[in-house]
Amino acid sequence: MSAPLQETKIRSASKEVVLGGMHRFCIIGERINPTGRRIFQDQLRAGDLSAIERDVKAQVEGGADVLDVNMGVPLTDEAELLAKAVTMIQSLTDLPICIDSSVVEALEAGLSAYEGRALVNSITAEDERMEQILPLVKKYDAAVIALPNDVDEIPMEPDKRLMLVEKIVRVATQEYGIALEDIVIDPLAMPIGADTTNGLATLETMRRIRDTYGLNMTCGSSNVSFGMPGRHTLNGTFLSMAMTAGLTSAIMDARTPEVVSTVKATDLLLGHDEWGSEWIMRHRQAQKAAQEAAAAVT
Ligand code: THG
Repeated sequence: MSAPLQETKIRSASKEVVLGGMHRFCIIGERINPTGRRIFQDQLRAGDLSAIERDVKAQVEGGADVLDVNMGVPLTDEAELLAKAVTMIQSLTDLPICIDSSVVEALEAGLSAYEGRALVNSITAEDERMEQILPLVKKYDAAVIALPNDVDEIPMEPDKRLMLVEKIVRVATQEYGIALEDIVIDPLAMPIGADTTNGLATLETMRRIRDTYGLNMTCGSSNVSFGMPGRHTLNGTFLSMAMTAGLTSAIMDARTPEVVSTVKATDLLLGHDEWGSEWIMRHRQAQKAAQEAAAAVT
């Protein structure tokens, strides 16, 4: 017998998104993040948040259901910046936010500025991280992404990852009173270019997490194709396979239509898109955009 599938509910002030069960796959738009983007970092450091507006618009138009927001800029007050960004983004869109930081104070500032029920990104199985962050998750009635890695290693073996998931679930539910449905596991998709057995190990880990706990899962899907050519094809194919193994959301770039279409096709084929309404709506939107583009040239 497999465990019942959990449903994770997150909200903005006016919109609810449900992960898991028979719901559509949740696309968490990843670009509101200055990591590796020098110009964006300089702007944020100077207090100029205008580039965020463009990234939000692009992710929303591409089909994001939730926005991941990370304001990790070296030599800034990340807490203040993240709180400002959260408030600003909530004035631009009604999509719920996934608050992404490795700094505990920044997570707290983001949570206190947020209106709704946030997704916190992330904790690990390390005692210290759990002690620092789980009380905030409880206090602000949020859901949380948890990574099955320890102080000393990111284990690749599914058995070891399952043991860390077991620890996270036990501590979060029993010591902090967090509901099972509010724990979202990131099983850590590793680059296929580093080791071509990584894909299989990740898929097995996902299947076992779903069957044992019914937990929702997410992952940074572009990690899989790191260092390889043809990244979009790899990312889309990985997501489609992972969805059959229990992945219910991904932190990904919603600006990539071929990957978004593959996710939507997989939703339809898995019975997660009732009447095919999402699939048909996207098809009509694309047709309309093509007609408008053709009319503009003639
Ligand atoms: N799991 C969880 N959270 C995560 C990740 C994960 N948060 C951060 C990250 N991984 C996902 N977010 C991003 C955000 C931006 C970019 C990539 C992932 C990005 N990449 C540039 C690109 O692809 O062109 C390159 C930037 C660079 O490295 O130079 O902008 O896995 N829970």
